[in-house]
Amino acid sequence: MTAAEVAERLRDEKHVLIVSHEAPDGDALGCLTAFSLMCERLGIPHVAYIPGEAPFPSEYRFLPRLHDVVRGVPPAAEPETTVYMLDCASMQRGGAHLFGDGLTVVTIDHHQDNPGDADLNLLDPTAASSSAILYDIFRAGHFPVDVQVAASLYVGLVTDTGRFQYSNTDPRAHRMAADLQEAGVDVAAIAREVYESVPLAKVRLLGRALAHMEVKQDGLLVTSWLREDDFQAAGADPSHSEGIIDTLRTVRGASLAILAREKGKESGPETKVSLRCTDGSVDVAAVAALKGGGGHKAAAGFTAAGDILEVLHWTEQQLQLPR
Ligand SMILES: [Mn+2]
Repeated sequence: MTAAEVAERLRDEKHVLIVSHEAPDGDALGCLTAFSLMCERLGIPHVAYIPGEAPFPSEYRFLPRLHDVVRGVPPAAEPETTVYMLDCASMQRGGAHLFGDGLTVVTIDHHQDNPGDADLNLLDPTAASSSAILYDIFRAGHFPVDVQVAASLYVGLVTDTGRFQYSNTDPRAHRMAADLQEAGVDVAAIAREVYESVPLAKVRLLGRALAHMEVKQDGLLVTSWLREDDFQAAGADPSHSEGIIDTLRTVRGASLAILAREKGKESGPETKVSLRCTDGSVDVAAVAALKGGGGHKAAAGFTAAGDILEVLHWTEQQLQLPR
């Protein structure tokens, strides 16, 4: 679908279910709230849903309408509901199997590995954030991008571009940021909320991750890990580990980073792995895919059964660089 076609469809919707992925990041929550606000502006009855029960990262607490987001058991869909899945790399990741049959699902996403398995798909892997695609849709429909909508879109853009520092930061991203600022977004206020309101537990957890840091492969690879007792000692929850890997990869000379986190599970130990590659030498999404994960070439992740150090070792072996 084109942005104009999505705008056209949205205008005529009777009921909308807005969905993003479990453990949402800034783009997921920015998209969800921007889309909710826009449905409100357009008078479209809507419900927002995010799978899982874990609290949202506290740095996004200031976003509007987050308290209205349904968690856990998905809401019963009215007849003629269209599901809009935002920033979800696959139907599975958005929990599409939970919503029952017969609903039309529209995917709006920028993940390069999105298989486009929804009924209707607007996929743009060149977009810096999924919120950038929403902005295209809103403009195509001549919908009102007021300061609240603009602020939500901006949160998706600024977080997915790493504050306009990652290689996905293109002129289009800067032009969008300029437009949103002209719509009234206070970029300094958002920076304070998102980057300078860090819970103490999160900083303490970072300290534990730095204490476990190892540098390997002649300095090209930086690894670390966090066990459940690290989270407990820091008073942290799983969402507090978001962003730690971005500190690991700042070490001079490092082009690859791995962070392994223990996830307690009654059926046995599980490890959640995040991967980053800063110089294009390895497609980390391809490595993640070996264990059923996904993401982007430069940033990906997966969850695997097994002890944290075993899974970390396996991952390191997949990332052996030619010397
Ligand atoms: Mn995104």
